[in-house]
Amino acid sequence: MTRLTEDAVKDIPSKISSLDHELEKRLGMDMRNFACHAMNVAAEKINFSDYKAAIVPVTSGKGIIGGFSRSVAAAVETMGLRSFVTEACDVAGISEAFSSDADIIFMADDERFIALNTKTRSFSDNIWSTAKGYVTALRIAEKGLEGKKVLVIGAGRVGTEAVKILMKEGAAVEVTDILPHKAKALESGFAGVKAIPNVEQAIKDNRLILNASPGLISGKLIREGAVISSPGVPYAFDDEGEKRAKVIIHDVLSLGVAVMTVASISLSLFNVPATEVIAEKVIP
Ligand code: PYL
Repeated sequence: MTRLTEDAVKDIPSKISSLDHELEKRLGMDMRNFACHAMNVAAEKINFSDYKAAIVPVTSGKGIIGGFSRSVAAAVETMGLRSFVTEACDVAGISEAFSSDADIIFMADDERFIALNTKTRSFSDNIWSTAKGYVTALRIAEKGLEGKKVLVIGAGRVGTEAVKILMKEGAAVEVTDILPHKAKALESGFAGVKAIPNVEQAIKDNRLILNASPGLISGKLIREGAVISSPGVPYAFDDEGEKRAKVIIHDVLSLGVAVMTVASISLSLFNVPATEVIAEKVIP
């Protein structure tokens, strides 16, 4: 997973409402309604302001990303929850969150980013939530994916979850990666998935694209009218690509956080190993 930079997140708090309007313009739903749609939960069934979210900065590994916690807090507030970034980091921050009676605790180290629901003891995971969010965005933009060919670029953790979710949506999934063996592994792991070794050819041959790779994509490869959903960080497309595509849905963090938020509110406990992703069954 590409590690975000301070530069990539620093403007999110000040831009969050325009990001929300941008999403509404492109997909006809604001972040809160989009996330509920993605999680198949009726938005009116959740009283978002009843929930208090704590975001705990975590210093492990490569350490804190300046602005990351504030950006998560801004996205969560846009969903209508109350939120605060704990003064303390790490374990002290978690205890501060608990003593402030937080309902949901967001915390991210270099490997995992989760939203832990302190009341239901369930948690949601950013990798799965990001994949779910961007597949949902592609489905809305394309008005349905059933039986349609979709190319996933990048066989990393988000791309792998996106392949699984797209299969469940009945799409005909192709996957490509600059490391062909990673795409091949998904082809052998999931019946019906097709690995395409030549990345450039794969992009040229596909109108529906979910880009979960950190690489830049030359606009010359993009088909006229392509519908692209792109969680990949950094942003992959040049002017030519933006001209040719019908729509490119991308944001750095908030769309995945929005889905995580609804998932952590609407999930009950699953006894799954931490490496599994959850949120296939939702409590109505
Ligand atoms: C969750 C993001 C989405 C893309 N890459 C993931 C990433 O950058 N993970 C690392 C997050 C580290 C946060 C740091 C802090 O500021 O608390 N531990």
